[in-house]
Amino acid sequence: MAEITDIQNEIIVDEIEEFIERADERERTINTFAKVAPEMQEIAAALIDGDNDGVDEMTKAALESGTEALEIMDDGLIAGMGIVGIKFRENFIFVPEVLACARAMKAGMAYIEPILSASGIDPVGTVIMGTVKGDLHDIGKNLCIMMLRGAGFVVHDLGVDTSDDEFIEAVEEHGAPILGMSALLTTTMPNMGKTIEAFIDEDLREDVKIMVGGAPVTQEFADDMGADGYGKDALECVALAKKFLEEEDEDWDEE
Ligand code: B12
Repeated sequence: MAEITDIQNEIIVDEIEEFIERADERERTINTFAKVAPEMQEIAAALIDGDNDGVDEMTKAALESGTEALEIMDDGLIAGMGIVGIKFRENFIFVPEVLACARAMKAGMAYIEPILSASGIDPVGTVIMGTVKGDLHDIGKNLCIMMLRGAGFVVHDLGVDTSDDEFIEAVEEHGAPILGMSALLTTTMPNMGKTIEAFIDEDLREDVKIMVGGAPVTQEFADDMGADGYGKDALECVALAKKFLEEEDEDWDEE
């Protein structure tokens, strides 16, 4: 088990000591940052501070010095957002501060997106992605989209606050075999189930594989509402989409 003294960045150490009270979260956060390169800790610290210029410059510099885009995303940006999430939940910070952190995350992602999205391989399949009705969180969905594009998928992004009708229209318009829905609020999670019901009502459920994700979503919840798959992160999102395509190919072979 790592110790807090294994973390070089003083800002990160102070953040953990001051704001992370739950023992399990403290241990997990220390373990995460102890493994992270000092430059990534600096990016995380700037994100936590809502310093989008800092994140912008450091992300650019890290890429120029040869750091992998995925490492910056996981060890810098997502790790930093983990601390922001805990501070928000415990009311140490509020919406304006979180918005500043989200802006800083986007400043870093602006460099990472073209790299992760540039697969250079032939399109493998089409995916529709959106955040469900009533929900404005899009950072996780956007990371999934980036990774899907990087894996060769054509992704149509419906953005946030997406209604059943918008999901249905997009699937029909693009003939997409895969739909991904994201929700970050316990109050909007049921809208995933409502959208699945809407596909059933329109007699379209058999035409599309539906995957769901977002921090509060679980495998159990996904099963209960009749989704075809649940992914805990962007890598699992890509793995699911690939699995769906393989299943579709097998179905074709059987026919
Ligand atoms: C950033 C943030 C905001 C920003 C959003 C900015 C943006 N453009 O997205 C702002 C400030 C706008 C915001 C607003 C609100 N928020 Co907010 N927010 C967060 C925060 C801190 C981080 C979310 C995030 O981006 N995480 C980082 C990404 C990378 O993770 P992720 O989204 O989980 O995505 C990953 C996986 O889940 C998965 N995934 C995601 N989608 C999908 C889809 C598929 C198909 C698959 C397979 C996988 C997958 O892959 C992603 C990448 O690995 C969370 C805290 C948290 N711990 O989640 C609270 C949190 C989600 N918010 C919360 C709340 C309460 C709100 C507000 C109601 C606050 C208010 N009083 O106004 C509003 C609601 C606005 C609305 N109607 O949506 C609560 C929700 C509590 C609950 N039980 O529902 C949380 C959990 C904070 C808390 N603990 O209190 N928020």
